[in-house]
Amino acid sequence: MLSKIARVGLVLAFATQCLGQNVSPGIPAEEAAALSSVVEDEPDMVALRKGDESPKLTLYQKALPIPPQAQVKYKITNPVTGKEIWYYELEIKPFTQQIYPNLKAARLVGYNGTSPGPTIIVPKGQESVVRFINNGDRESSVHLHGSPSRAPFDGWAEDEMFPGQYKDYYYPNYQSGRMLWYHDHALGITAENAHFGQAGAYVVADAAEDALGLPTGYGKYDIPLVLTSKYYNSDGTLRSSKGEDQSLWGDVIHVNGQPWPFFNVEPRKYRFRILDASLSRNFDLFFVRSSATSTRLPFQVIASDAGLLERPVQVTDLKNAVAERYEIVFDFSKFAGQSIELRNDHDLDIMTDDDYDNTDKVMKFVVSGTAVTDTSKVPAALRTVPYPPPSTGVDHQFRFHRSNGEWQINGVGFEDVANRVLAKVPRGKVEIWELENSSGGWTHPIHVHLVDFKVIERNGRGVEPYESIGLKDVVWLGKNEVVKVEAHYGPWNGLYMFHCHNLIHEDHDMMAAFNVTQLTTLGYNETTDFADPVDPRWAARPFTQSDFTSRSGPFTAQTINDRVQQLAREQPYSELDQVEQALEQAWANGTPTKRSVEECQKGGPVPRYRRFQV
Ligand SMILES: [Cu+2]
Repeated sequence: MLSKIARVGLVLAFATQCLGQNVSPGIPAEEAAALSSVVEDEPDMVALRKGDESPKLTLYQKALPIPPQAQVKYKITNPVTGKEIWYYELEIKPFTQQIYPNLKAARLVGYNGTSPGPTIIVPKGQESVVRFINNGDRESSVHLHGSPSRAPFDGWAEDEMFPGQYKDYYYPNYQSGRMLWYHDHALGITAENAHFGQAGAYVVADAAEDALGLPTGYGKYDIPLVLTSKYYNSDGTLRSSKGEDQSLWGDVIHVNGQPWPFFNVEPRKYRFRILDASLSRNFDLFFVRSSATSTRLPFQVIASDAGLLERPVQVTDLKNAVAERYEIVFDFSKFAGQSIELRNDHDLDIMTDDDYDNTDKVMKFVVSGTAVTDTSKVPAALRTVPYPPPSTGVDHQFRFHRSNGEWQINGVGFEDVANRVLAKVPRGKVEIWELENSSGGWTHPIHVHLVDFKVIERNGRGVEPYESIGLKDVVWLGKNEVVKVEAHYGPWNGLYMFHCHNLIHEDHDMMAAFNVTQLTTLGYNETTDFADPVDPRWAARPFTQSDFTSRSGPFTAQTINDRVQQLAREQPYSELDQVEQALEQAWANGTPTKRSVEECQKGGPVPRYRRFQV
């Protein structure tokens, strides 16, 4: 172990190096001060090529599982809009999965006892309430990643639901078509919960997208590919992530929960919705023929985190970091009777992930020899992307760094409650944030809740073509990368998280918050209705197993109906159009200022039935 004196010496030596580090002009003074005092640990991690740690598995032995589609349990009328709200229930519970034929089954804990959890598919504009029931081992909090949910439904890390509790999450789904995903976000144990199964896909289907003629049919020609990377113990059980405080790379690559699966396909076009749900591993994906593995095959990227790109981008590899979603179309028509492999490259200029014997392989596609008619197509134009209005300068600069063994943002971790709100953005403002990884020893995929952002600049390799013509909610900071992103901070006010999505980093403690504050000039008495992510009105509630199994107490159709209608009467989403108009008006009238706490309190108690006076 390094002696304390030697450590101090190292820190001092490095501190000298840090002085004069890039601090963007125009950022708040306290932010500049915090940035200049950040002292980073010296990078001591390099990507390694290692022999496998898990027991051996033969590749491409089992078929790709398709996560089941979640079924709507009740359709409940929204008493304000008259429209339906789709109500789902997902139970967090243990189950087993036989990964190794001759070893023990792995015990997992996932949504409805599957991993990935059931895929929720809702049409654009269809509100939903998902009741999560915790019959697992530990506390959970559920984040619908990519959804502009109100703060109490956003999976704030401290808004926990303990075993024996349930919570109703209300989602707006007004966005354009895209693949979101729901996953655990509980304080300090997000990695372990996600690792053991708490993640699933959530698709907003969009008629505008359907009209394009892309390959369709969930599980048929429109296929989710949820990637994860894990280690197994010698007895076949899943190795815990507990105790890991740097990264859990994993040596077994899974797709939809199955290690290195195969998938039988027809010689035609398929749409694949790729999500990297690993704890730490990032991918650089490419396709080859099994018979010619040195030649990469072209494919088209059609969508990213926030849905369709402006137009398809043809590539021969795709960098997909943790939590990023990319949708691609691969055309198997030229490969009838052959097999195609999806592989993973390791770009040493960008990545620091450790490699193992088979982490360069992902899955195999077995292409049928029988010709088929394929009427699907990939149009040259996909959509007009709703970019935020252009802005200039840098509003905030956030350095993602390691200091004294802690993963932090500008010297702060999430447990530093007094200092963790790093930005107070006036509601509806467009801001440019500079996100920085000044280390060559690690990389960080950064996720900002609530907003879709445009990646406008990256040093070094630049903005990838498939990043620049769509909107994102995660951006990957590779080695020594600085990225600028631009977002419109609305439509809601409230406290939201932003963090590294390497879940080991996130838990230890590379996460902070931003507060979208109210405006003085908006002219309505909206106090704190949905701004507080731990508002007790929407917190998890206890239940008894007998009520759950016999559908009594909070589980009768009537009580569920009443509860969902109670949520809807508070109108978390139904006044979206008015809100957006009011925000636009306020900003057009000049520079709105934040509303003070005193002013917010003048209006008296929080009204139970909020009304905007626009
Ligand atoms: Cu990180």
